[in-house]
Amino acid sequence: MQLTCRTGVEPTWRAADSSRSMGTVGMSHAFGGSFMSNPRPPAPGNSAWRGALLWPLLAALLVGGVLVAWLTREHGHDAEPAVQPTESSTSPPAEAPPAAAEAITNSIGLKLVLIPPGRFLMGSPAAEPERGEDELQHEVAITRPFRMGVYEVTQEEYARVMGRNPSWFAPTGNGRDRVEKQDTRRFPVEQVSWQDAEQFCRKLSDLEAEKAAGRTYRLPTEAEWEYACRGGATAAGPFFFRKPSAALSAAQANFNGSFPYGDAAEIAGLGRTAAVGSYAPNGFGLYDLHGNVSEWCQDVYGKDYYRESPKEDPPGPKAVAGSGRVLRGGGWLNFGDNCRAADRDWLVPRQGNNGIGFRVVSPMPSP
Ligand SMILES: [Ca+2]
Ligand SMILES: [Ca+2]
Repeated sequence: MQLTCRTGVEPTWRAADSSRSMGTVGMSHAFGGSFMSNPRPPAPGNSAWRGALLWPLLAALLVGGVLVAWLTREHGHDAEPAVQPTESSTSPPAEAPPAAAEAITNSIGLKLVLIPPGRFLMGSPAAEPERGEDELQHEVAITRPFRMGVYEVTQEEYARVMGRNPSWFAPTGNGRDRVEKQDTRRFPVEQVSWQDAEQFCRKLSDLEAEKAAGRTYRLPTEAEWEYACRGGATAAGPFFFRKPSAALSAAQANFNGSFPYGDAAEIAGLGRTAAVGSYAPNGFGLYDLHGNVSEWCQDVYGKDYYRESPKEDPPGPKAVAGSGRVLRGGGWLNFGDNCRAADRDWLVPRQGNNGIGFRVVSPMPSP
């Protein structure tokens, strides 16, 4: 079912961002800085009496005052939070990504970060629990830098480009009860088919402001997605935040936390999508790779593709009638094992559901 309501919302990025940082999820990553006031030392009292005996006392008071000022200042420094917000109060500073300086915001307010070229091990090692047969581990090189959406495409961004918001978890969607009193503009768009996602990329590329900036958009290849998901980590592993993780609980990502991965604690999930960026980012500064919504990739799905794929920039198999398209990363309804970096899933390109969204990439122009 496709709803065709415009959201008709004005851009209020900052307001939406600050509400995000105050969200009920990911609070363990939230910035918990406290502010100490720096009390000034009391000013020495005035006196008209000029008795010579008072001068040493006044001098002592002055020295004491300076000493108190110095001590309280030092104390104040000690009490300052160890980590300062680097960019804005919206990003969890403890997880400040190294690539933050390379981020840009495009004409619809969509933020992208530069992903450098590199090599990585795509797929999973044979010993990784719950792995699929289609995850044969092999080395892949991404030879060109590209920009990638820091977040999944949001409802607001989607509506701005497409003129409608098909999302289930929206005031106009069937899941409105589950997001009552929530501002869903920064929630990921869902109920989008692969065809919808492709059309979004085309329409975004056709915007005058984007053309003027020389930017085009497309879905990531499956290899680009997994490379980006691993956040520059060279070691294999199922999950990647600032550091690799062998386990996943609902404190780390938005998924069905009743079925965590590894030795992680069982924590109930939200049972819905959440504002993008509510959980910790990975080493490239990307958010929600392991949850929230599964993400469409450009590629046709090929179960045995890894056996024959080129080592450099694999584009995916050729499409034939009935080909599925690749989905990556788990969503709010998935179990932990479906959220692994190497996990692969697919769906026919004309279908979508309320657990499926996407993020975009923008190739860097050739030098
Ligand atoms: Ca996701
Ligand atoms: Ca799978």
